[in-house]
Amino acid sequence: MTLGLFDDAPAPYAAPKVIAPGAALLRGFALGVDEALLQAVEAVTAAAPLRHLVTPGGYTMSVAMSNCGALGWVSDRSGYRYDAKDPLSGKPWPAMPACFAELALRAAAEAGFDNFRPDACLINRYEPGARLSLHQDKDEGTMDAPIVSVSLGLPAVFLFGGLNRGDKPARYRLQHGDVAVWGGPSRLAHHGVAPLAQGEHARLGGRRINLTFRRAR
Ligand code: MD3
Ligand code: FE
Repeated sequence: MTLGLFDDAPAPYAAPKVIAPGAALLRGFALGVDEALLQAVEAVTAAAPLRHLVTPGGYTMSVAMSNCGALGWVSDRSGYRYDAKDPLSGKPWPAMPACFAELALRAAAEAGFDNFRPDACLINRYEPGARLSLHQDKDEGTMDAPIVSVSLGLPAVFLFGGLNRGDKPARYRLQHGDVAVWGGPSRLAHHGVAPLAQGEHARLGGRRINLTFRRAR
C-alpha cells in the first residue's frame, strides 16, 4: 500500500547510485519491462544462437554470446571486432528490438547521457562457473557514447576496477532488473564478472543474461 503520490511509478526503482565519475547503477530500472526483454532475447537467439566464441589466444569463452543491431561483437583466432554479419549464418544480425533500444535510451538519459542510440547489443549468457576476466571495452570506434548494461536472471558479482589494470576492483552484486551505465571518465575502466554461483531464478532457472548496449561506430 502506497500513499498515492507515486501511483504512476512502474516497479520498485531507486534513483541512480553513482559509483564513480560517469558510472551509475540503476537498481531495478528494467523490472517493468523484463518479460518483454526476455521474449525479445528468445526471438533474437532463435535466429542467431548463443555460442561460445574463441579468443585470439585460442581459449573458448565460458560465457555464451549472440548479438542484435546493426553490428555485433565477435571474437575468433584473428582477433576481436564488430561485424555486421553473424559468422555462423553469414546473415545480418537480427534487428535491435524496439524494447531494447527504448530501455537503453531511457537508462542512459537517467544517468545523464542524452540521446544514446546504440548500434550494437551483445547478449551474454552465464551458466554456473561462467565468468568474464577483467578487461576494458575498447573495440568500439567511438568512446564518446556510454555503455548500458542490463542484468537478468541469477545475480552476479560485478567487478569494477579503475583505469589501471592493477587497481583493486570494487564488487557489486547485480540482480535481475538492475541496469548500469558507464561513460565519460569511466568509459575505459577495467571490469569483469566473477564466476556465476549456482542458483535458481523463477524465470531463467540456473542462468544469467546480460545485455550490453554500445555505440560501435
Ligand atoms: C565498466 N559484460 O560484455 S557490461 C562485456 O555482465 C561485459 O556480461 C558484462 O563486460 C556482463 O564486455 C556487463 C558491464 C560493463 C561494460 C562496459 C564498461 C562495465 C563497464 C565500461 C567501462 C566500465
Ligand atoms: Fe566489458
